[in-house]
Amino acid sequence: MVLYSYYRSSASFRARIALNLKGLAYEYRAIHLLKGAQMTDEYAKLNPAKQVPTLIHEGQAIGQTMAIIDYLDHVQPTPRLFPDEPLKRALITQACEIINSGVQPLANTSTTVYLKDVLKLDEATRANWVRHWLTNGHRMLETFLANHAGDFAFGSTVSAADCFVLPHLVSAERFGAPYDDYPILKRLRATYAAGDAFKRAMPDQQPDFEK
Ligand SMILES: N[C@@H](CCC(=O)N[C@@H](CS)C(=O)NCC(=O)O)C(=O)O
Repeated sequence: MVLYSYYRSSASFRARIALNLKGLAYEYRAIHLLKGAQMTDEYAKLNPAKQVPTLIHEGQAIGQTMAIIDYLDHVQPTPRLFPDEPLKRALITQACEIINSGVQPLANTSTTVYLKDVLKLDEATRANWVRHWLTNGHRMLETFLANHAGDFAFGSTVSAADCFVLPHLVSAERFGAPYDDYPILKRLRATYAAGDAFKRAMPDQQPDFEK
């Protein structure tokens, strides 16, 4: 398997966690988002969204982390990240989508570049924007997971939701959107800090990491 990834990309981080949890080896190919490597025609053929990550397996390219993690679940079913049981599967998908469609697109590079270059918002206003949406994500997750979380987002078993929550929290740390007032998120962060698959997926563990 090959993963096109950027060390600081929270979506790439989700795919790295899933690959590590499943013990799947992969070749890391760095796409430097700030240098626009995602915008080349060659890369757009692999991922028309011009985003990372992209997973390549058996010559096929798969984009979107929901699709990538679902695919990995079929290629290597253990540990199962999207379980079969319908309600559990729906609720885990809901947690993932809170982040995938409800938070991360608002803080994505192309969004903040638009705020800067087209809407001409200054740096402080753009930073407020990102913090606002990340903090809204904390609130949504804390409320939703109150009915479900144990040491992991769903009870005591790892799931796809955990692949999304840690990157969300690490983005919050980077952009200064603290989650001190959210006890469930704090507890989950401690679980992830102790887990090898999560630790190895961290941005500072990637070959393209820059200080
Ligand atoms: N929903 C997509 C999100 C992918 C995404 O937004 N990737 C970001 C990095 S976290 C990206 O490549 N941004 C490049 C850009 O905005 O130009 C997924 O789950 O894969």
